[in-house]
Amino acid sequence: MTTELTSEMVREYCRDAGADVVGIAASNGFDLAPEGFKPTDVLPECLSVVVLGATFSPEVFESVAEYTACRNSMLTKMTEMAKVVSKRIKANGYKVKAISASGGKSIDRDGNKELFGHISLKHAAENAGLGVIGKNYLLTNPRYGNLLWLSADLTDAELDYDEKIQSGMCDDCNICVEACPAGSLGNPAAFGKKGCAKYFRIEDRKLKIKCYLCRTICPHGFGALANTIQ
Ligand code: B12
Repeated sequence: MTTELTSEMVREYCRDAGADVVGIAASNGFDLAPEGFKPTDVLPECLSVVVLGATFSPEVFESVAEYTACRNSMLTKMTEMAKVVSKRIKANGYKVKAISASGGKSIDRDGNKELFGHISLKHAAENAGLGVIGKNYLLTNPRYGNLLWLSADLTDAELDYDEKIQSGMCDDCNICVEACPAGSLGNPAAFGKKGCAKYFRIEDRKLKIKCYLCRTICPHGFGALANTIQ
């Protein structure tokens, strides 16, 4: 049996699960996503994309070990949150699919296995009004800057959608583009994935994320985007 599910109920489920921010996007706003990465490719009946974000302390940027540990635990936490919310949506009689925070499918490209998410969580968050994607290719939220990790739930419930934020956040600023040691930024249509991935190293059998400059160098990185919203 299906009981009516409102956006407010879904937002409450997300907050109960631990989300600091919640946004809801319509599934039909993903035309520009490549084939295979649209919400309806993952859940054909999908009407709504519920995006969850949670923040962390910028103190972890002081050391590679702390940042990597934070990233690992936050990704696990975000995926768990999406699963908890999916159970509650399902209990109301709707179809739902939780989207993992850390990817999920690997695709063979030129003989190399590449990790992909089921959908782009940054684009989902942007569509859901949670912020804008800057030249650093990160979702930047008015309150938390780029200090958010993301996950999502896709559902066939029709909900009220949030408006996209319009912002001139980057304007002529190129600080991140110039600073990126991998030269991965600068072309929004082609993020330099390989160069960036070289900073994800396994040392002493442990993952170490050796660079997060795109997060720390952005003038809006830790918030204060609010005054650029048009
Ligand atoms: C694989 C992966 C990586 C890879 C490749 C990243 C990449 N940008 O391609 C590597 C290991 C290099 C990486 C690095 C980092 N990552 Co990463 N990564 C992912 C992961 C798991 C999957 C990305 C993916 O496959 N997306 C799907 C593909 C199709 O999307 P895409 O390539 O971005 O899309 C392009 C087109 O397909 C199109 N597109 C695709 N979908 C859509 C939809 C719409 C509506 C539109 C208009 C266009 C469009 O636009 C893009 C440009 O052409 C995501 C989690 C997720 N599911 O999103 C985290 C994620 C993107 N990473 C994240 C982070 C934080 C990082 C790092 C900062 C980590 C670090 N070093 O500290 C770096 C920096 C990356 C940067 N500046 O962009 C966060 C971003 C959070 C935020 N606030 O923005 C995410 C969302 C993880 C999370 N759960 O929070 N990452």
